[in-house]
Amino acid sequence: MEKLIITSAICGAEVTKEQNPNVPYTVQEIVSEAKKSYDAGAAIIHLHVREDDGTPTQSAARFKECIDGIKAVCPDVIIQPSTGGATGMSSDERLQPITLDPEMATLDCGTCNFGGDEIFVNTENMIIEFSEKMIARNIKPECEVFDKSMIDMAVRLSKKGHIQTPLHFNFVMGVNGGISGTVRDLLFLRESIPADSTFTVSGVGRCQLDLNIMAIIMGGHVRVGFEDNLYLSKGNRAESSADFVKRIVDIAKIYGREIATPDEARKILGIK
Ligand code: KMH
Ligand code: ZN
Repeated sequence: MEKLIITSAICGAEVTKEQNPNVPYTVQEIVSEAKKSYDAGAAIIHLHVREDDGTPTQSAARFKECIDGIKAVCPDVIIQPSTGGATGMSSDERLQPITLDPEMATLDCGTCNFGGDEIFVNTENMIIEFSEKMIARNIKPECEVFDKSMIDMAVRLSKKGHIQTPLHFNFVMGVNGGISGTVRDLLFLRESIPADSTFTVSGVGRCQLDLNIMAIIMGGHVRVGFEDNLYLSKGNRAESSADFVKRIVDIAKIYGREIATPDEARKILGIK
């Protein structure tokens, strides 16, 4: 099996310090969290940024500060800014970080409910616009799929040349409004992607660990971190996203999966 790529989603847009005081907001906190995850074995940092008070922002200037800070302490790590941002943001707002020419960025492949009254909007034309802008800048997209239909959308658009191939998917499972975080549904998603694709598995909340372990067994890759989960176990808040990374490194060892360095991850994902 290929080496295991671990992505650490250190911040997210929705989780707060009220839920876990270790969620990073400031540039310094974000840089420190990225470094801890990198030291623990993460090859990719999935990056959202915040104002100092925790408000999610897609400001290019704020992303630049964080990216420069992360690169100063872990120069080879792959930084994958979010183009999803937070629900309610406009396309132009969300697209700001790609102007910094990161190696990777997320490409959200469909609209879904996102809990309560929130709707995460990604129309077909938005997906095409986001993807074509990434192609123009040679940015490798990670296709975020919250449901099976979003795989079908990504495949259809890739056949029309709108999305770069081979496709790399992130199955984001267990969102309130997306596909459930069950092993049955993970198998369904895995069976639904083209044979030459790669995939990462993110489980939101309690389903995270089971799905991560399944991904390790199935030859997929793994995303962990505060964006998806604040607890290592019931009632036990993580001190850092790196805690989840460390746990995955230990589990991967048991299953004989070696951990990919950032450069090995670039090769696996076809990032030039
Ligand atoms: N915060 C969610 C609404 C992404 O990073 O591309 C969207 C999200 C997906 O987190
Ligand atoms: Zn995200």
